[in-house]
Amino acid sequence: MTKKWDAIWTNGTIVTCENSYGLQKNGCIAVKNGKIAWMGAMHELQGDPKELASEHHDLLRRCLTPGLIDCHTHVVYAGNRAKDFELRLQGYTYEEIARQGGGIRSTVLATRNASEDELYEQSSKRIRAMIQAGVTTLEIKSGYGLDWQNELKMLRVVKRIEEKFPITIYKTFLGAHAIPPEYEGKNDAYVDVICNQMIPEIARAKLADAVDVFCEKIAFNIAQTERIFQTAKHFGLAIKCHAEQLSHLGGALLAANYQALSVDHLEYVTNEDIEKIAKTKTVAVLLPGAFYFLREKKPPPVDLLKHHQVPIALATDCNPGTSPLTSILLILNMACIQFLLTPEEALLGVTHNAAKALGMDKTHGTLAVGKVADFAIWDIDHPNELSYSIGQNRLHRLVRGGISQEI
Ligand code: DI6
Ligand code: FE
Repeated sequence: MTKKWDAIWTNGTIVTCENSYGLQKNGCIAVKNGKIAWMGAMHELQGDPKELASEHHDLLRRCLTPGLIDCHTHVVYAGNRAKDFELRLQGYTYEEIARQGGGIRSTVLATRNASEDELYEQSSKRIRAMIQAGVTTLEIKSGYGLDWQNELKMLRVVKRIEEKFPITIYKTFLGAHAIPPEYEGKNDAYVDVICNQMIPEIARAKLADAVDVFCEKIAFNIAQTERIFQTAKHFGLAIKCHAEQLSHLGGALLAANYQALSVDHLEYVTNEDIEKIAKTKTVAVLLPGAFYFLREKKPPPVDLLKHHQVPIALATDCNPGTSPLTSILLILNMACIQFLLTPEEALLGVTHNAAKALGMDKTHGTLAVGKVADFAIWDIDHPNELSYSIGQNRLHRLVRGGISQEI
């Protein structure tokens, strides 16, 4: 006889992550065709779980959260920047190292020189670590190729990752990450290439979901950023922006005015910007790993963001230069300690609000009937332990589309 559900998890603490933890103790969650079909308390379950579902999993009081979402990463790259790290500890700033040809450009060279297989091998080690920290949805940016052939190579690697790993990937084209060496001093000519050749082709071949720009003194100015946004919008791609990380250029407000999904970093965003951003649907993505690694002194104005009810998401920003880390769990702790988020706000930042930052909140990021059945199951009593502990990983199991995964 066909059973009502494909699988059911019983006897656990269900953490819905809608607008708060949304704890349901002694809870159950049932799945049909990869979606959540029913949620409730043990006593509401009408019958024996083994009769109701083809698969029964006893959570033994563990916590079950939505699968975590890392909504801002540059995880596909070759090589590393340990040398830059040493230079910085000798007193050079990130900007100085970038100007001297280190920084992003050295990763561009390494990525261009790597074969597609090498790039895949190096990146997939990091992807595995991300999944092992509870991630089921991941945003990946291009932006270390900076020419058509190498940006395409990065995007092919992203596609391979999508096919090989149990993970949902959101792809962002970040051709506007840095000025490639061959366009030194011809920044506008490179922006022409991005707008006239790259973005139209990316859109036509559906190679990415969104376009991002690094709007910063060492990268793209406001006028260039706006041209790229206009082009992205024209071709129906979503918009994201690295803004106000090292200085205030106005990229965050500009992006919000172009209905950006998110504006990311925001250390130097102003009160006036936030008041206006709050009137849009744009999410603030905070990246405590980069703040930590660059030893920044000015945290983003979290109180103002909260006061104006701008949704706050968190991400690893996994990249070789400013945030060489893969653990979204470490980010939870860093957001609490450095930015004074509560553990609850931090968890919402890697679930519901991270889904909003990818325009995926109708299907992902919370536990509710009809949503995709991506879960992380943790050997913990309360979800605050996720933010509290450092370097401990209590992930018991991941479930993707209703299917329990080996991790
Ligand atoms: N902002 C960042 O923090 C990273 N990219 C960006 O636009 C840095 C990337 C790198 O240094 O390789
Ligand atoms: Fe970034």
